[in-house]
Amino acid sequence: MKVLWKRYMRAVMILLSVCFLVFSACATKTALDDIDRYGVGGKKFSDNVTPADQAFALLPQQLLKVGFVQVGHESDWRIAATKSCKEVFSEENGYELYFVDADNNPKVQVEAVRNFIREEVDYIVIDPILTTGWTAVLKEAYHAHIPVIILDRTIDCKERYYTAWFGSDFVREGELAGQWLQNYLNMSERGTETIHIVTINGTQGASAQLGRTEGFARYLERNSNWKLLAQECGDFTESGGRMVMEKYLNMYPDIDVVICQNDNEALGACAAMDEAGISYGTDGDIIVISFDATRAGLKAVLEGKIHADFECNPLSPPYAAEAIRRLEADEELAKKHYYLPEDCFTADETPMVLMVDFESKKMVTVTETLLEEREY
Ligand code: GYE
Repeated sequence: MKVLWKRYMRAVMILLSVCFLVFSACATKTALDDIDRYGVGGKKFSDNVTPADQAFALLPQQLLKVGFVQVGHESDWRIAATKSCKEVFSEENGYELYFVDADNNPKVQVEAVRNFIREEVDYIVIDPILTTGWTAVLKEAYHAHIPVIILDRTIDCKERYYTAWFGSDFVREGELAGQWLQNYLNMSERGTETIHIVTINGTQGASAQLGRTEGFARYLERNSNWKLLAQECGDFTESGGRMVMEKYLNMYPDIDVVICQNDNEALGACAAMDEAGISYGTDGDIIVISFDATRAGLKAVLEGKIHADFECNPLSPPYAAEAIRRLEADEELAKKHYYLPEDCFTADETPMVLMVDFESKKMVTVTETLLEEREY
C-alpha cells in the first residue's frame, strides 16, 4: 500500500511538473526552443516528440533508495561482490545506495535491515551471513511493503517474505568436488586405497558451508575407503585457513586431501604447508581442493598448488538490479530462485568431464589468458 501511495505521489508530482513546463513552453516559447528537436545533452529527439516529452526529459530523475547489507570483507570473493554492488547501485545508474558491511556479525545485519525499513528505502538487498534469524525482520519489511531481494547465501524463512533469491547451488558445488576427487583417485590408481581427508569449513551455519559440506558428504558415503579425519571452521578467511591447517599438520601425519571451502582458506592452508615443509599440489603429496575460483585461487591452480577449484559466482548484484528494474516496470519475476552460471577449473590440459544428477560438466583448463581476462 505504502509503495503504491509513494508511486502515486511520484506520478502526481511528475504530472504537475510536466504541466508547469508545458505551460511555460507555450507561454514563453524560448525555454524549449533550444531543445525543439534536440534533447538534453544534444541527444536528438525524433520528429514526433511532443513538448511534454521534452519537458519530462528535463526533470531531475528520482533516485531509487536501495539498502544493501553485506556479509563483511572476509575474502576475495566478497570483495568482488561488494565492488559489483557499488558499481551497479551507483547514483549514475539511478540509485541511492545505503551500504552496510556487517563484518560477519549476524546481529548487525538484522539491525541494518531495521534501519533500512526506518529510512523507508524502496528495496532491501541482503547477502545473509547465516540461514537463521531472518523471519521476524523480514516480516517487518513485508508489512512495510518493501521488497526484499536475497543474494548469494540462502535463508530459512517463508518464501512470501522475500521477492527473489540469486545465488549458487552450494550442494552441487560440493558434489562436483566429491566427484572430481573420486575420478582423480581412480585415474591415479588410488581408487581403493585408504584416503585421509581433512576439511576446512566456511562460517558455521552459512548456507555456502552447509551446502558444500552436504554435497561432498554424498561422496564420502559412496567411498568407504575415504576417512574424514576432521572438519573445523576457518571462517572463509586466509588466517582461519592457515590456523586450522597448522593444527591439522600437528595432529595428523598422514593427510592425503585437504578440502578448503573457499580460496582464501586454501591460500592460508598452502602457506601453513609451505612453512611446515610439507609437499602438496599436483607435484606433491597432499591434494588441495577449493571453491570460489577467484583470480587468486585460479593463479594457485595454474601454479599447481590447488588441484581443482569449483566456481562460485560473486556477480549477483546486476541480477538484483534487473529484478528491481522489472518490479519498477510492474513486471512479474518468472521465478523465486535463480542459480548463477558457474564452472569448475583445473590446470589439466585434458580436463575431466564430471557428471552430477545426469548433467555433464566439462572442467575448464586454467591458462594465463584466462587469468588476465578474469573479472574477479
Ligand atoms: O565462498 C566465500 C565468501 O557466501 C559463497 O562467502 C559465499 C562465500 C564464498 O566469503 O569466499
